[in-house]
Amino acid sequence: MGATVEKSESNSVERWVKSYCPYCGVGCGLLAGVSKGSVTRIKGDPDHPSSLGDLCLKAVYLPETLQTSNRLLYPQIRRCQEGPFTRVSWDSALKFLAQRFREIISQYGPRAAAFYGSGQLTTEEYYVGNKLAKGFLGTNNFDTNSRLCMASAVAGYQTSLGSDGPPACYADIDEADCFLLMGTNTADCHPVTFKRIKQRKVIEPKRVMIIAVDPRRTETADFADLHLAIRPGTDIALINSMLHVLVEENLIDRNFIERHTQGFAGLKEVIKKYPPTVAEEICGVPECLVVEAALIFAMAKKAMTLWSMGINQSTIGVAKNSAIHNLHLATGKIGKPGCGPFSLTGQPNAMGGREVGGLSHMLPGYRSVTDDKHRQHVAQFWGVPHERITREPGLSALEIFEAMAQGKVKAIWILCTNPAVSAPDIDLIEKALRQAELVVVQDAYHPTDTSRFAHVVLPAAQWSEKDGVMTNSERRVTYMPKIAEPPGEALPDWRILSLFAREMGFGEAFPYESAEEIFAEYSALTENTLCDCSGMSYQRLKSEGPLQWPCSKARPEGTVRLYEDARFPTPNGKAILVPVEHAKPFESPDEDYPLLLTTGRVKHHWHTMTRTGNSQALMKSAPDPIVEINRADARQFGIQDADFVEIISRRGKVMVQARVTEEIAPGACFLPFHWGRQYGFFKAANNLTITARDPISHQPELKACAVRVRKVLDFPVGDN
Ligand SMILES: Nc1nc2c(c(=O)[nH]1)N[C@H]1C(S)=C(S)[C@@H](COP(=O)(O)OP(=O)(O)OC[C@H]3O[C@@H](n4cnc5c(=O)[nH]c(N)nc54)[C@H](O)[C@@H]3O)O[C@H]1N2
Ligand SMILES: Nc1nc2c(c(=O)[nH]1)N[C@H]1C(S)=C(S)[C@@H](COP(=O)(O)OP(=O)(O)OC[C@H]3O[C@@H](n4cnc5c(=O)[nH]c(N)nc54)[C@H](O)[C@@H]3O)O[C@H]1N2
Ligand code: SF4
Ligand SMILES: [Mo]
Repeated sequence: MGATVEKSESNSVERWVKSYCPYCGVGCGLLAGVSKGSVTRIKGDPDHPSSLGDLCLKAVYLPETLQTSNRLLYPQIRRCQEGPFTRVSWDSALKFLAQRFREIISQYGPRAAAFYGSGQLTTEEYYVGNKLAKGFLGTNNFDTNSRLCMASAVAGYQTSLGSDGPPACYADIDEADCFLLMGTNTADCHPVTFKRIKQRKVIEPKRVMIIAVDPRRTETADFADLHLAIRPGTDIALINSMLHVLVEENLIDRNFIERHTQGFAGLKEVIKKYPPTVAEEICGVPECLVVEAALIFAMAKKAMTLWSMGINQSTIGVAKNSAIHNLHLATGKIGKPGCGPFSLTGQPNAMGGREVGGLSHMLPGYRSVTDDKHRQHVAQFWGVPHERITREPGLSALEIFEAMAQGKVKAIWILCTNPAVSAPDIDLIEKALRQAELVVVQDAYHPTDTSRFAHVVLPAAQWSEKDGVMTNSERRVTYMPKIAEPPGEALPDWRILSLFAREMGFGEAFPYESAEEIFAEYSALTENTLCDCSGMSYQRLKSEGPLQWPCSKARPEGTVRLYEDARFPTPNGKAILVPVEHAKPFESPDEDYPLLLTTGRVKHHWHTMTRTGNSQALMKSAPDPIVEINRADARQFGIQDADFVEIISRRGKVMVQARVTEEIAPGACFLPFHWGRQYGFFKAANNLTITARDPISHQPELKACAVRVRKVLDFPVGDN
């Protein structure tokens, strides 16, 4: 991909500027070294409370990814998806878009328009897009890639605790005695959090126990005291069985259950069905290890569960989240130092997106479009009649693409995400993009797999070229300053959306000339909600540093941990123990497709590689996708280490090299999803995956689909 255009000629840094890492949800504080107007070096910010000066290699190599030859510099339009793009002025582009949106909305209704955003937008950008769609265009079809990522965690918190919002924080890591890491490859995907866990273990090696639950022996699992190499998709059986053991051994906190929860009787009935022998059968983990995990968790004075996509990306993702909450509620390990369920957010501002109501059923301040009072409050705040915000939830991410493929959604505006690589079943996504009347792609780079389908491409300023705030996994909001000028005519996403809103005739409600004004408006709207940011301001964030919500005027210092009073945001203040049952993934292995494929990440790439693909060092560390397959399965299918293999699912095919290993559970195989079809049609993991999804969260099952694997036949060497 594009080479670096402007390389720093020397390492001489003129100034260091405090900022925030634009990659993962750990949310490290960075110091960006600037020379000649460009960011040329990165180091950790020792003052940032979430990372304490630490950072990982992706951040170190950020400078190489910023000013590259494949940056999108100007707005461009084309008549049809095959023709050449023509450069146009911002004014013409926005006028054209306003006209097309007006036509489409008047002809087909507002629900024929959709926006698909991302947890990598700043809070201000997310807020403006959401306000525009839901409050002014009259479509709740504003959804985001968080649907592929955190939607099950959101719904899990809502179901069990009464509201979204991770209760714990990083400081809890320094006190916990037990870490249950479920479906998270923390070492690769949240490296700085993992280092903190490791440090905790090193300080008190006998006391601190780490349990990793993952079908693969990842670097995370390798460091753990106990690795449960679970069959993909079976986590509920494991947790229910752990609870079964704890009830039998009387290791639950009856006092906490009685006073602060409801639903224990129902939960008890269900967990009765999961003695460790049943867990062994379902999860493929020896019964004694299930008991051991349960005892380690319960005997620890303080325990945390950390989880990520191995839990959320599932057709029973919400139930899996509830199972984790059950474990903490039944043992009273929540709302106390060193304790708590703690979902690790993926993207740098996946949390902010949730706070501004970025999902298609939500409104700012953890409000819901289905709640009359919430709709009325937000409509009044925005100065629109309350009927303008529709009561019916908008389409979720995959529903948008399905409706587009069926010709129901006509216009889509994609910003800061690359679904032609990252969404399941790329054939469906490409068909949807081909069927649409209008595809707008607002990205920092071009071409991307998605911008290849655009009618209009809009150049976005990216990290360091604009200011704004982001919230990390521990509810901490950090201000990121503008450090460099955006290349060409690229503009911040919030400005592009505001200019478009003005073209649509909503100028009065979108008068913004700075991100600060937007933050002031948004934070006022969060007043008296759980994610209250009304006590924050740019001035405070700049002078005092990052703050953790809830942070109101009455509580300006912010909040380290939620639910310390054990009162939950449910009608009676009690958390809910939700009885949940194991269910198989949507696709189970069979004769034709005997293996279960799980997909995920490698340490040195970020998602669809539009950025890390520009770093030579990072590319070298992982130039191509590799499938991991268990030795016993490899033997059965005649595959040897380093062979090229075809992986075939009901949807498509991938061709990659195989790593034959004991480090993945038999019956499972693993493929990273970073490579899109631009890198080679058959390298894209999402050629294989399914759109089956959780009925509540609508999050797709990216962690399980049935495949078969065959060796690509050698051709006779030297035979010409
Ligand atoms: N290097 C790097 N870091 C990243 C990202 C990146 O692209 N690259 N992306 C960021 C984002 S947006 C996210 S969401 C996070 C994701 O962070 P993680 O969720 O940690 O990453 P994944 O590799 O998707 O999946 C985690 C693990 O789940 C396991 N798994 C699969 N199925 C199951 C199951 O049924 N049960 C259990 N218990 N485990 C299972 C997989 O084997 C894998 O090791 O990472 C963030 N950090
Ligand atoms: N098979 C499989 N698929 C998965 C997953 C999996 O585990 N397995 N994980 C899923 C998850 S958890 C996630 S979060 C998604 C991530 O998937 P995507 O969101 O599609 O991945 P990114 O590459 O981060 O896409 C961000 C896009 O925004 C652009 N960009 C960067 N900065 C800016 C900016 O400031 N403004 C604008 N407008 N654009 C910008 C980048 O160039 C890039 O094109 O992938 C999902 N897909
Ligand atoms: S751990 Fe995450 S937030 Fe921290 S430097 Fe690495 S990618 Fe950035
Ligand atoms: Mo994610």
